[in-house]
Amino acid sequence: MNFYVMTLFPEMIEQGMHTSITGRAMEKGLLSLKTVNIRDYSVTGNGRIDDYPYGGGAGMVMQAEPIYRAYEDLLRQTRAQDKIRLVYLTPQGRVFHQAMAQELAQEENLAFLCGHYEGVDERVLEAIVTDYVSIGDYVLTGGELPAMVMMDAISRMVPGVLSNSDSGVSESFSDGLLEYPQYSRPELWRGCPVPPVLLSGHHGNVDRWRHEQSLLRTLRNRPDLLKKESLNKEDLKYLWKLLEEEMDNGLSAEEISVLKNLLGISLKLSD
Ligand code: 6GU
Repeated sequence: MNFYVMTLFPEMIEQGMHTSITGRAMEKGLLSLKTVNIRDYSVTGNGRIDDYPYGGGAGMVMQAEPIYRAYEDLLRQTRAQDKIRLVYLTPQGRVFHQAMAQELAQEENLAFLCGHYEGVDERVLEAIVTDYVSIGDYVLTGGELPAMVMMDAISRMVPGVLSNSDSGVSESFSDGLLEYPQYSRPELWRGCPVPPVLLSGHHGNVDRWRHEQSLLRTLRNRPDLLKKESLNKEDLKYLWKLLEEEMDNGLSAEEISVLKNLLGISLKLSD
């Protein structure tokens, strides 16, 4: 996978990507990264790449021409002479998620455009951008962190980037549930013991306990991820038990309502 990033802060991208797992993957030749400094393509000669917005209003707008020239230069370096997939990072885009990471990981080349200021001249976006992506419902100062978030998530989907022992973990989100809690030595830490089932050596019980913890966590933190269709009989039995012991479990009204919905219990008291 070859990443290309157009940005005003190439050193930020380089630093981030040359760290940890993505850094190792680049050394191994599984990933490559080329950053392009948009400022190098200023058309005014003084390094300026922004100007006032037509129609007035606060802030500055990144001009079309420097970005277009940066893009042309970038294309020349890809050997894919034609258009390549180009992601523009913007809070107005579609929200990034795991399936999108999986899909983008199939590309040979993937480029990112990081905006700043109040935005980018719409005309250059229409000319070169193929995908508009946001990383969530909050506003950041620029597209660099979102680009790094995306490249990180995409990289770990590229074969060989994760070691074999890591790759199991990568499946955890794709089964639609949150990861179960993990424990390591010592058995007793500051008075807190490891859950006994994990020391039992009974793999069946360990697997079932972990799966139930995943269900509980998903209910607690991301009830929107729990789908009727993906629950089996065992799961439903566990959720029934949770509901029956609702007092002990300290379930919130919302959690109880999600459970009842999943279990097909009418929410109306009058019924
Ligand atoms: Cl992609 N860009 C900016 N500036 N803010 C964001 C974002 C992107 N995604 C969420 N917030």
